[in-house]
Amino acid sequence: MQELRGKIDGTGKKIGIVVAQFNEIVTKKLLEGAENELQKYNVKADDIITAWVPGAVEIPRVTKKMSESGKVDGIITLGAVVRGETAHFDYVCNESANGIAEISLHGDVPVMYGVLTTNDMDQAMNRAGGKSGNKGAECASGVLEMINLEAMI
Ligand code: INI
Repeated sequence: MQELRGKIDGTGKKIGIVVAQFNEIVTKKLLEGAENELQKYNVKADDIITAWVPGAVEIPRVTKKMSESGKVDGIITLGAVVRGETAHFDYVCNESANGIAEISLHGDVPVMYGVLTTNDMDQAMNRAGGKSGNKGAECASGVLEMINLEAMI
């Protein structure tokens, strides 16, 4: 039997981050969490490329471009869609999630989904370094695990 599990080790890895400016008070904390975690696992600051996009809807297009660029080994997407703030909550969530999922499946490098979809700001802040952890940090260890796992297959 063979059991494969990717190491959480970023030595020599280049990571792309696509982050939404909308609800930046939340997304900058997700970004901070991701950057700190990547560096904790030996990714060099110079090897983290961050692209800011206007909102969650714009994440897939830039993620696709990054995925095809050959410049990164994996990508983290970060955003915050908050129900209280939009009548288009479902539209924004679906557009963003479906686009990211498509690139994750068909693109060249692993893509992590770090777009929070919450009912209110409190829930979003809780998941951006508050009492429910930091989704950005989770995505950071996850992308390293995926990169190293895929290298074994
Ligand atoms: N974008 C977000 O990232 N989060 C939101 O909560 C949000 N709301 O509330 O509407 C949001 N809308 C903007 C959207 O992502 C696009 O930037 C915009 O529609 C232009 O294409």
